[in-house]
Amino acid sequence: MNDDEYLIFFYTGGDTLTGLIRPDFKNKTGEFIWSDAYNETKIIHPAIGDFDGDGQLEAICFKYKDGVHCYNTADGKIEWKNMDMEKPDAVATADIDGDGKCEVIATHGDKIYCIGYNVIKWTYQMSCSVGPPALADIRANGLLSIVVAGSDGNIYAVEQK
Ligand SMILES: [Ca+2]
Ligand SMILES: [Ca+2]
Repeated sequence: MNDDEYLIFFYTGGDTLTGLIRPDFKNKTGEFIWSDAYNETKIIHPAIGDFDGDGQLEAICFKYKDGVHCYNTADGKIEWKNMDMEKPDAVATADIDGDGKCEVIATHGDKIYCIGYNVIKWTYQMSCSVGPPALADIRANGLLSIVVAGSDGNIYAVEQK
């Protein structure tokens, strides 16, 4: 594999920047393919997946001044922005409902919610605050469970119907 076959999507906290670089490992350098939103975001991981089922990866990134950005990872084009999505504390990405398109599973306080391509698909109210979501088929039934640690000391598993 050649060095130039690697592309790295990045998203930094603190002095922040979102973008894509093509690293040149041999010469210990690299080039920006695109970058956006200098010093605008807070630290939360982006959700990367194919959210509209077109075979191309998007990056859904949170907490910009103008809301959520959905980037086409290849060229940095913003496919949509949304001011109405809550600001999650943590996210995980998977095709949770088996429709061939990824969703973002996000937690915020005592809520779990599921974000599709520019839409909140559902929200689930928990009885206490929960931490970052983990996704796994813990019941071995072919369905992913959303596993979260609650502030009450319990571990919860939530499954999409
Ligand atoms: Ca896509
Ligand atoms: Ca899906």
